[in-house]
Amino acid sequence: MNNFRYMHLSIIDSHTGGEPTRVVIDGPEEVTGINVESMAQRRDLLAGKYDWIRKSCVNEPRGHEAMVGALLCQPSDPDCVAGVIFFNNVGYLHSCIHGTIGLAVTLLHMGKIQHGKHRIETIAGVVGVEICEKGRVTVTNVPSYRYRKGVELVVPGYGQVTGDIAWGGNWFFLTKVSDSADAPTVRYENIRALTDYGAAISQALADQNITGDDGGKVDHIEIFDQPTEGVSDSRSFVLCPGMEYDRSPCGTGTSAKLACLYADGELESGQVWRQASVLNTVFECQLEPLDNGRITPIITSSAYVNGETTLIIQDDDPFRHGISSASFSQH
Ligand code: PYC
Repeated sequence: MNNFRYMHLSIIDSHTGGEPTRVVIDGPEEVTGINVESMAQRRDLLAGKYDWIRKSCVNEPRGHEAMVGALLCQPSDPDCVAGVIFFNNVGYLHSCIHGTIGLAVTLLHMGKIQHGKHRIETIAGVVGVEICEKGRVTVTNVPSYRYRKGVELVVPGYGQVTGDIAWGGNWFFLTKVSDSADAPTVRYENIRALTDYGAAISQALADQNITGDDGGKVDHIEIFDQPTEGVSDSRSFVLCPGMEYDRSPCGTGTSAKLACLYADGELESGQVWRQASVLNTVFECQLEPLDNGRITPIITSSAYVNGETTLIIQDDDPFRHGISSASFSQH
């Protein structure tokens, strides 16, 4: 007879432009319940006592390195339908727009919300979602802005790379392929080379102590290239903090891009910008200018629910908390 103890986590999976979102719908009440004041406090509780939830959900063998997890919470703001904490293979995200689009179709699938407009609370602030037919969702993101233009970075192995630093709900370094002599072009066949290039930029930013205006780590790298004809206005490769690339065009990254375009006078209110990912999936975007030079990004995409299951985390399973370097320190 088997005496092992089990933990269960109920999850619903979706993808937005190819990028997965795994929503945990029955997290611990201590983190998800009504008695927590802010999303940041929920994140700290999750990261402290319950980090195993993140690791079990997104790491192999239950997940994979590119998976973004989302813990569904009660909102702390009564005007919101839900609160959410996003996480990945290495930690917690301030926000995630492909994940918010995934969460919106997940809440619809669960019957918790209907088509129409809703508000969702993230650590970065409240975002608006409008759910239309066929899984089409429009997100109104938090105010976004460019912090620094034309930062010159020395990247070992690649020489000088120029880029901007901007906030779109996470911190981004945005560079064009044309801003470096040795950058790989943004094509599916170049994903490995683009990952190496992005990782080298990320390391150089850390080594040269280049941060956001709040001291936050610039932990997402965006490499922009020519558009694919008839598909988009621009195609990009986005490297996330866990060194996995975003299969979608990255909503917080696209928000940062819109802020830079606006600051350069290249995009105005009402103009549509179509941002493609390295997989050529597209986010359709617009912006609304704010009084202080910042913008409100508005991003539309489709998401698809593609799984609903219970994860079992068995006490004696050596990989109950996923495969990571920590798994091997015990073996
Ligand atoms: O869509 O904002 C986004 C995102 C962040 C990290 C992965 N996707």
